[in-house]
Amino acid sequence: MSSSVSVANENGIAVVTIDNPPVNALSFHVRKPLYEALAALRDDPAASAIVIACAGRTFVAGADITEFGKPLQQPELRAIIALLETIAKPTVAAIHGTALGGGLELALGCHFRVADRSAKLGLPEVKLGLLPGGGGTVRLPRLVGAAKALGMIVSGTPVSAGEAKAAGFVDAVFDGDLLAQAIRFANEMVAQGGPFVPVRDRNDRLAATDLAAFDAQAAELARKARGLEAPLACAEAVRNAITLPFDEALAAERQLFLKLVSGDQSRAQRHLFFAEREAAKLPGKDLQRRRIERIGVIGAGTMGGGIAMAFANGGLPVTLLETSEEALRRGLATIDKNYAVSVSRGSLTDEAKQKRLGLFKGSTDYADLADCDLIIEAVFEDMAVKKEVFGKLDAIARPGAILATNTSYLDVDAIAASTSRPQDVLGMHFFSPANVMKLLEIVRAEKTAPEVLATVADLARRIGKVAVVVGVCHGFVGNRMLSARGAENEALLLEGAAPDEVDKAFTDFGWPMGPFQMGDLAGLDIGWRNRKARGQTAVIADTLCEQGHFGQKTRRGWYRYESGSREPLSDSEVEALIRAKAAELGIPRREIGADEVIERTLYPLVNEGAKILEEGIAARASDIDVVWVNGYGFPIGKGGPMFWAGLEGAGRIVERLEHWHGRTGRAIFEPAPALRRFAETGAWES
Ligand code: T1G
Repeated sequence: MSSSVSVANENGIAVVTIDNPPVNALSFHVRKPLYEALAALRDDPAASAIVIACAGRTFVAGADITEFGKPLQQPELRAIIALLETIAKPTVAAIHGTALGGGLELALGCHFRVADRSAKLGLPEVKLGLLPGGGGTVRLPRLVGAAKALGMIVSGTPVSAGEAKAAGFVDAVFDGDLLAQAIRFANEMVAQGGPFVPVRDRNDRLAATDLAAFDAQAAELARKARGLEAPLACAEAVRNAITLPFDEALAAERQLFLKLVSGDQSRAQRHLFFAEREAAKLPGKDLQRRRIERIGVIGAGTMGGGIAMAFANGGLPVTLLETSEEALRRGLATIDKNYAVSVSRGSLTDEAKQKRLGLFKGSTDYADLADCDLIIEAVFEDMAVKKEVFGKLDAIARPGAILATNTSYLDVDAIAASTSRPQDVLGMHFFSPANVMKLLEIVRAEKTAPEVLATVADLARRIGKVAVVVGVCHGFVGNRMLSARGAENEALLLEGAAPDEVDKAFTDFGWPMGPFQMGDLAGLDIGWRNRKARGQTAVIADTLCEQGHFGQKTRRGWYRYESGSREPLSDSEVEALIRAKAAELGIPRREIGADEVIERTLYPLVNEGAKILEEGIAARASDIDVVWVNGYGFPIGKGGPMFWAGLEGAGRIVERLEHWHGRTGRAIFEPAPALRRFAETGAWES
């Protein structure tokens, strides 16, 4: 027997144990011995039933994603499941941890599934730009019905063992010794006697399907797909389960899978899966982590309150400091309201809300931060204010406490230098709303100690954030590249594009919204304040702000908004303003197509990323992709700006940047050497 699969006989019940750390992925070196073991046990009279279990922290978490794109080695998962369904004796999957993708599909090949109460089960393939390719789109609907299966498969969201039992694809939920209870369950099934019907032959839940309702549900999901192919393929495969005989539906699933797995979108999404995990890895695995048990947050405004919630959501006690009792009360009231909204939406129980609120302690006295292990400030974005705060922290924080700034732009080295402990200082740049957005830029200052970085990277994971370590420069990685992406926005308007034409070029590309809609959402006054602080101007945006048109919050900005609506409506006065400014500046207007919009916004975005790589502000190109997908909504089907540059053709990007550089002379269009090298070699890193 191989080291990845072992077989034991527990008084007549065969127990097949898969052991392939870290997540028991169904790699080839698991599939082959697993197939052989099941084939032998099928006809083994000494085995009256078969239990499939896993060693380690989880049941099979899926096919081995690293094998995709390589020649398939038999036996494939579908052959194992087909073999399972020829076994007449009871087969039981004993599930703990996360039974995901091919792992759940393997379990669906068994007659029965039993699970530890804390287990989660799901088919997340859609998040990799795929669909369940091991029969999940044909078997799951047979147990839970087509509508429930469609929702699970298109969302890719796992469910708890209890939910799975209620839905009909787990037969028993256990506490305590899962294997012992799975063996007992198998014995009970043997005692009950067969025949034991394989899932493929269970059609009762399918027969009741309302196809019209299913199609309406699928159409609504398709509307939200935003150009992604996998959700549509998932819906088609589940529909086939309803309308086609099992084997035809299974064959159709295979064809849909093969098309997706070789496509750019799945390659992009699989790139992001590994990129997120790579970004979180820091040199020096054996670095000592510092103890983090209590968090201090300075500032209870939008950012501070959101950051405080992010830590409380991770179960950490928070001391929230404000300058006055009134400001503190307002901040805590906002936090309470935010949790109340989650409860009303059903995404949080009232009990959990009370538990989280119980983690907060309010104060207006810095001395109350003395017992905190990490203190982060989210005060006004002004260097003098930040330095004053860090001077106070230096005086009261316990030795070894980590001191973090949430600055979006400012020089973290300068902030660190305002303390006697620069080795304990770094940036933690959260994205608003901080309790929702996944991205956390961890800003490594020149003197930040390695174990401080490692401690904060672990802490980020603990609170469910996707962390990327970045270096110090104006705007770090995300905001610096955002400036490059937006540098041409007004020029495009003055030269002839309307705001909604630019935004449509972005949404057609796959962005959730374009830059002008985003500006109206965030508030034009934020950019206005930043520009004034840096002595910069934007002829159109500044005029809108001078008119008090800040976007949605004033119901006028780049667009008009009806009362109570977020729907952007073209504003003839804005278009007249643009024309007037163009005339004032003597800028001739012309038709501007979507391609030009992309070339003058997203190509500079990639180019700035290349410069960031050259300067060492980002450790790897894939880190930049992680920043842009998790912090700014870069379409996942394109893998992030640096991955997309490969899809778009770096040679073309260089050539078009040179064209616009020649035409405008603007630096954002001058191709970075790293981009030229990428165009020549196809690799960002040497
Ligand atoms: N294949 C290969 N490696 C995997 C893997 C997988 N399926 N899942 C995780 N890893 C690696 C990961 O890269 C990391 O490696 C280590 O395991 C720990 O992962 C036919 C086609 C299970 C919830 O999509 O969601 O089945 O960085 O850091 O936070 O229909 O891993 O240590 O070198 O994420 O505790 C479907 C993907 C596959 C599940 C655990 N399954 N994995 O989270 O650890 S496609 C998935 C996860 C499929 C079938 C289809 C998570 C996790 P390293 P980790 P974690």
